[in-house]
Amino acid sequence: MNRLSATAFPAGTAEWPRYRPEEYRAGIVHLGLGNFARAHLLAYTDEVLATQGGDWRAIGVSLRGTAVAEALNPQDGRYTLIIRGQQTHARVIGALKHVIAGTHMARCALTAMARPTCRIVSITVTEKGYGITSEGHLDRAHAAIRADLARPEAPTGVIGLIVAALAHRRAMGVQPFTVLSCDNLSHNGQKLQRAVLEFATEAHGEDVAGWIRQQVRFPSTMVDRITPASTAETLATAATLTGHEDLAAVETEPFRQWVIEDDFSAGRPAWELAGALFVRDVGPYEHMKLRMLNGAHSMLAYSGQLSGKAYVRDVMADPAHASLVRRHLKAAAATVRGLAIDLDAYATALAERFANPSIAHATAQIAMDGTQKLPQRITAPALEALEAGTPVRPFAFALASWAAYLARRDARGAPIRVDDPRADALFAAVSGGTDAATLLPAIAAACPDILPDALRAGAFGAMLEELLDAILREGMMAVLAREAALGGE
Ligand code: CS2
Repeated sequence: MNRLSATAFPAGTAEWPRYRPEEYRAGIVHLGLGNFARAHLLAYTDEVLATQGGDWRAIGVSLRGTAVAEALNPQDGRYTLIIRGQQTHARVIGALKHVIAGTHMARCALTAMARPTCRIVSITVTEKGYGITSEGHLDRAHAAIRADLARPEAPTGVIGLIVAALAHRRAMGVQPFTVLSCDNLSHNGQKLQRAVLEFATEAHGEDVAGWIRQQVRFPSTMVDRITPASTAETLATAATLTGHEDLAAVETEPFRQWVIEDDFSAGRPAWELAGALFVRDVGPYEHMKLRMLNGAHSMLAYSGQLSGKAYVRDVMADPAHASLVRRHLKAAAATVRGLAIDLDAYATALAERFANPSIAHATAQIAMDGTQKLPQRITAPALEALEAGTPVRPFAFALASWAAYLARRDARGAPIRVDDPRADALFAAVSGGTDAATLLPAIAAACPDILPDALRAGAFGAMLEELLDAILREGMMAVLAREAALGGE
């Protein structure tokens, strides 16, 4: 079977580009080319190019590793996007030009970002990729930030690259690009702007920082599309649907959403043609999505892992567990303000998306990097719900599930190291004991941004302790049944 490429002859039932991708130049440099960017930003961009063309193809940059570049470059950037709903269909995406990775990554990325034709630098590197604290400041303990502050002229991380490229453009008299964060952080644009300014001040001085403050736009975005990791089956399906071998295929759900602050300094693709929503303030949309979709996801990932459910759809197939998902969605919705959206209908749609039988979204994947996710997904709405007097038990249950997940033991009774940038601190925190009274203070000391004093005290603190002890002593299955019996969906 021939490999997918720009010259591959259209075959299979897949939809092939209805335009000639190679006629358009790149206007976007995208940092972090995981499955999500391929299922989201590049899919939107591909549709705009098919509708009206434009110099808006993307050059991808892999900050770590070369696997994605090795899969995509021999394919001229082409890949299959498999959309799994009631039916499965596929689309060959032409919006990606090529991928930069490997030894010369930084030099090549800076060259691409310095070109005047680059008008947007977009980013999907997950929460931990930036080097921003949960309060929205530069995280000097982050490995890439530390390295890049020491050698700002040879950056390796997101913020270092952006600042070096902007400083270069300023020196050359080239207008800046817009910086577009597309990760699940609240106020992602604003936080990135602040961290970039802190870095620029320290590494390049007030002149460069002042120019960035005045000239560079950092619109915030809310992004949404459930995109599991690709498997051998993904690649096999792509081969069937396109008639070509594709080592970079991605699968995703039919639903997608993108809400963007319309604040670009050097133009943008007409993403609204593909359904993106441009608004003045994305904050309420971010709250809705982070607290409802992602908050429920984190809760079901930890409680799912502890009750033997490998995939999100398995959680939804357990009536008790599914009712706790709906309970969580309701409590999270009560903390979302300022949107003329029917949140009950949004919650119902989320539960249906989670239940999609053709999407194998691993609870282990969502359980990763909890310290980076829980502050905006669980802690912030829990604090607001406490203040407002709306239901808080679902948040206590989510936090207790996370703590119990951290406290898992292997066959010899030793704690299991989790996949998280703060894994060492978490491992140390859960090593000292096996009951809530010992575990919670230790976890809170390691992660005060997840368990602040306000969630350790009073009725909430007591509920958290009671739930964690119950999970540890009786097991998650028993607690799921009891919690579900309380109602509250
Ligand atoms: C998930 C998200 O892995 C996770 O933490 O909650 O990746 C989620 O699938 C996306 O945000 C959906 O848009």
